[in-house]
Amino acid sequence: MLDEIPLRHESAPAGRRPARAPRWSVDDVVALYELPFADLLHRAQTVHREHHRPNEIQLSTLLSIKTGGCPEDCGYCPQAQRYHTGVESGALMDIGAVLAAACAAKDAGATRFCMGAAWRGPKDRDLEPVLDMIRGVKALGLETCCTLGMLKEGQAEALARAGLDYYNHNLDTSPEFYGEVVSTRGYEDRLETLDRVRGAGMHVCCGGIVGMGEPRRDRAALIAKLASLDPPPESVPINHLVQVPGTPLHDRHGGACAIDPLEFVRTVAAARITMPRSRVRLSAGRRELGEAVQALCFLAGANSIFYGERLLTTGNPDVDADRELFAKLGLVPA
Ligand code: SAM
Ligand code: DTB
Ligand code: SF4
Repeated sequence: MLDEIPLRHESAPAGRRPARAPRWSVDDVVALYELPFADLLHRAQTVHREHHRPNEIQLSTLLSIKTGGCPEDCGYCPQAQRYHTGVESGALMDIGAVLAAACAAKDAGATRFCMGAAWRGPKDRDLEPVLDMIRGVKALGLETCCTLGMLKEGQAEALARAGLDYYNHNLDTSPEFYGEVVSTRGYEDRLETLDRVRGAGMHVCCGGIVGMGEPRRDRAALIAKLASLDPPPESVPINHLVQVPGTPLHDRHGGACAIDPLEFVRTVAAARITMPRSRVRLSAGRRELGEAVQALCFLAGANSIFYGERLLTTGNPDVDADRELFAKLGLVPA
């Protein structure tokens, strides 16, 4: 079975990037999922070791610079105004508080600071203060990332000029399943913003969420879509759905939609194999996954995490717990 699925990335001469990213069909990725677990992990680990330092982990810290009150209807999101999740709508944070949080993240060992806003997209007047935040965070010597929703013409260029290194904009799921989860925008809108980000010369951070009730084929289709972006995203966050009371995806069918943890690990492995050079980030849901499943995700090729007590509105393992985990596994921050 293993021999039937080509190790496509290996066709490129060592050290040289192929002219075009290798393409993965949905069926190719489904075939990866269907491998025996040990074969899949061995393959992911082999690819991982060819392209990355195997025990190195990159740490990104998140800050919600504008929380709640979002007009969109993303079924997973606690920040959508229309769901009663207890998340209050706040104003855009003051730059001083943002820079204090960035300093603390740097002191704790993060190398990238990611600022998230609960917007459908930024208005031009919203963007100005965010540009100042980017300049300030960059001046601290951190890599910068923003996730602000859909970008209009000119906005990606303004972010790039301010020094933004990465823009996070997730495809979230397959094109086919997307409409089950979000109705206020379409897949094409997401792809358009990703094009703008690329066009402005920034690095792309783009991934998705697993465990929203999607069939395996849709997980595979998400991975195939991400891998077929040309070039593939430099950073690929794989989120495990954090089920938040009040959102439509909370406790669906009495929890029957919750995903098997090993299926989550398979998704990480499929991302690693199909996007060999990308950083695959084990993202939301780490607290719920526990240490053993996280260790399997690192074995499957995850080499980045969100680091710090909070994601945007929900919890994340605390820094001390993560440091203990790194020590147990021999992981070294990048
Ligand atoms: N509003 C912007 C947008 O949607 O692009 C940026 C912020 S949004 C919260 C960033 C990403 O967080 C979403 O695309 C989704 O992948 C992830 N996310 C949101 N709620 C989540 C949840 N409950 N569990 C896992 N990931 C979640
Ligand atoms: C991403 O893929 N995951 C992060 C980040 N990019 C912005 C967000 C996770 C949010 C989890 C739910 C919350 O804390 O509100
Ligand atoms: Fe708004 Fe982003 Fe949440 Fe969707 S994911 S409701 S766009 S904050």
